[in-house]
Amino acid sequence: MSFLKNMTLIVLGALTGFVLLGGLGAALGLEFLTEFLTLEAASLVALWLAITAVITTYHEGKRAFPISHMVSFIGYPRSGKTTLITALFSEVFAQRILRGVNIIPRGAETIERVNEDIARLETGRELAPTTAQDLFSYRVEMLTGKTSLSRRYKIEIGDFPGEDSENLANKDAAWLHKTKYFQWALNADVFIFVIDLENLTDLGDDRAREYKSLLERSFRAAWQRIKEHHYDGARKLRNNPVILAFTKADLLLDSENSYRENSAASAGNAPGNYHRPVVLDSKERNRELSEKQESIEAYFRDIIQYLGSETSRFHVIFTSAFAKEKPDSVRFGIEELARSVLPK
Ligand SMILES: Nc1nc2c(ncn2[C@@H]2O[C@H](COP(=O)(O)OP(=O)(O)O)[C@@H](O)[C@H]2O)c(=O)[nH]1
Ligand SMILES: [Mg+2]
Repeated sequence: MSFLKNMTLIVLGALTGFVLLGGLGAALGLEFLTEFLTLEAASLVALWLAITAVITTYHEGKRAFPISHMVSFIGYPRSGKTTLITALFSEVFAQRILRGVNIIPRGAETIERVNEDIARLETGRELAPTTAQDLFSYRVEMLTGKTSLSRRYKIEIGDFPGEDSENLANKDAAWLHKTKYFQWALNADVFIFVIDLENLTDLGDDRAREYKSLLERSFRAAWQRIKEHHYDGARKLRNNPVILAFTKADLLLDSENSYRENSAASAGNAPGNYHRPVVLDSKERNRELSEKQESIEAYFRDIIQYLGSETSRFHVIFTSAFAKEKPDSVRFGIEELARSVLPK
C-alpha cells in the first residue's frame, strides 16, 4: 500500500513540476520552455510514469501478496503419504534439494508436526497417526530468487487423514470421495495419487490385482470428480501437475542383495530403518529396480494413459523414504517429486 502512495506522490509531483515550470516559463517570457512543455509532452511523461508504476506495483505485489499453491496427496491409509511428505521436508531442510529456495514452515501445528515426524523418521519410529482431524494441511511459505522478480508462495500440502487399520478390501472406490479431505482436494493446484508398492511385490497374485483394480477405479473417479468440480472452465486443469507416486520402492528389491530389514518379507508394514537405507549404488540393483519399475508401469498402463492424456504435466515417480542412490544422497525419487509439486 505504501508503495502505491509513493507512486501517486511521484506522479502528482511530476505533474505539479510541469505546471510550475510552464508557469515560470510564461512569466519569464521564455517561449521555448512553454512550447516544449506542451500538453502532449506532459501526457507522454504522465503515461510513462503510469506504466512504470503499474509494472513496479505488479512486481511488488507479487512479493507482498503470496501466491496460493495447494498440493494434495490422495491415497489410501498406510500407503506412505505422511512419510513421503516428511521425507520431502527432511531433504529440503537438509538442503540436499532445492538449494537457494527458502522454505519456511508456518504456524505451530506445522512446525511441531514436521519436526516431530522428521525426528521419528530418522530414528526409525512410526510417524504420529493422522487420525485426530478430518484434514491436516502443512503450511509453508516459499521464497524464490532474490531480485525484484522474486516470488512469495503460500503453500498448503494436504495430507489425507484416516489411518485406521481397516482392511483395504472394506473400502469401496467411492470411500475417498466422500471424505471431507477430498472436498478440500477439489480445489488443489497439484494432485498426487499415491500407490503403495507393498501391495505389488508380486504382480501375479490376487492381492496385487485387487489393489490395482480398486486404485484404478477410485483414482479415475476422483479425477472425474475434480474435473466436474471445475466444469465451468474457471480453471484449466490441463496445466495442473498430476503425479502418480509409487511409494516404498525399496520393497521392490527383495532379491539376495537387498537389505532384509527393509524388505517386504521381513518388515511388512513396520517402520523402515532410515539409518540403513537400501543404497542403489550397484549396477545390479539399479538394473533390478528399473526392470521392476518398467513392469509396474506396464501393469498400470491404463491409468497412466488416462491421467497422461488429461494434463500436459503428468509424471510417474517412484519414491522411497528408505532408499538412496548413494550413501549420503537424497532419498529415492524425492528430488523429482519436489520439482514436480512445488511452484516453478
Ligand atoms: N519400506 C518402506 N516403508 C515405508 C515407506 N514409507 C512409509 N513406509 C511405512 O508404511 C507405513 C505407513 O506409512 P504412513 O506414512 O503413515 O502412511 P499414510 O497412512 O499413507 O500416511 C509405515 O509403517 C511406514 O513406516 C518406504 O518408503 N519404504
Ligand atoms: Mg498419514
